[in-house]
Amino acid sequence: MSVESINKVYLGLPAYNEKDSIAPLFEKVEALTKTSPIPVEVLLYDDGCTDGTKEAVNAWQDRLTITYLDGVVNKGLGAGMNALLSHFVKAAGKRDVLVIMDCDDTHDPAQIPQMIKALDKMDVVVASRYRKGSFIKGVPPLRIVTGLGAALLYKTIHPARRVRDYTCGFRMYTHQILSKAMSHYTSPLIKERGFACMVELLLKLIKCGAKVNEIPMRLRYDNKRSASKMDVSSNTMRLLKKLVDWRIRGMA
Ligand SMILES: Nc1nc2c(ncn2[C@@H]2O[C@H](COP(=O)(O)OP(=O)(O)OP(=O)(O)O)[C@@H](O)[C@H]2O)c(=O)[nH]1
Ligand SMILES: [Mg+2]
Repeated sequence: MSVESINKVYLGLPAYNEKDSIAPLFEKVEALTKTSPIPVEVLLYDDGCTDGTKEAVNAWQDRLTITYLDGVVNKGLGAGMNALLSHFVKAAGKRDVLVIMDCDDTHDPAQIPQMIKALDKMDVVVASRYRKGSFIKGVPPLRIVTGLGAALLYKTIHPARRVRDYTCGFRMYTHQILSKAMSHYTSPLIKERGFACMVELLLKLIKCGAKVNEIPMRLRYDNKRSASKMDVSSNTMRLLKKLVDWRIRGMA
């Protein structure tokens, strides 16, 4: 997709009890809307939040354009991703793009203009922890090492051109590639609940012909206010099992 042809950026945020991250994250989104020539609409998916995330978001309704998708009960990240992708494919046009990022204020909306540039003639842009120039602050060293080992394994089992970061949730997608994948696979597009859903989505898009580019990511894990809600070890085990399954049986 060419940069000049982008009409609007939808910013998809899957949120599970992120009340304290809303204000600092939305301040960064507001700063982006003031400098970006392309309009930005926030699409927030509430995955059964019980901590007042909704009220924190509503306080921003007159400062940002926000669509609030209420999932009512907690169904996990996969369901949130499906809801965001489906809403975007239905509501947006061919010249719109979807950026999805964590809602815990660890990803930086200021990277979106750089992602737009990297989208030229591509279908997906990944903010990658494994590109020269990436900046990572606050991630425990053990998690960096296991993440790197896992990334090498994903690359070996499912080699994909220009992809080094298979699990990072901070990505940009064109409308065209998401619509194509949604009509190609049985609904819902994503079947996985935990963070395996990010790999599942990427591999399915690549199967549909997606050209993927990466930019170096700024990861501010030190900004995280709430404790991690991901059970990293059980999610990693599940993901490794799925990777082998997908390799042997293909993706349903
Ligand atoms: N963990 C978790 N996150 C969810 C869920 N539903 C939506 N999310 C959101 O998905 C995004 C990713 O979750 P995180 O907990 O940040 O997961 P992560 O970045 O892989 O790992 P940590 O940052 O270490 O927790 C966040 O914006 C969450 O609010 C859910 O059921 N569980
Ligand atoms: Mg996170």
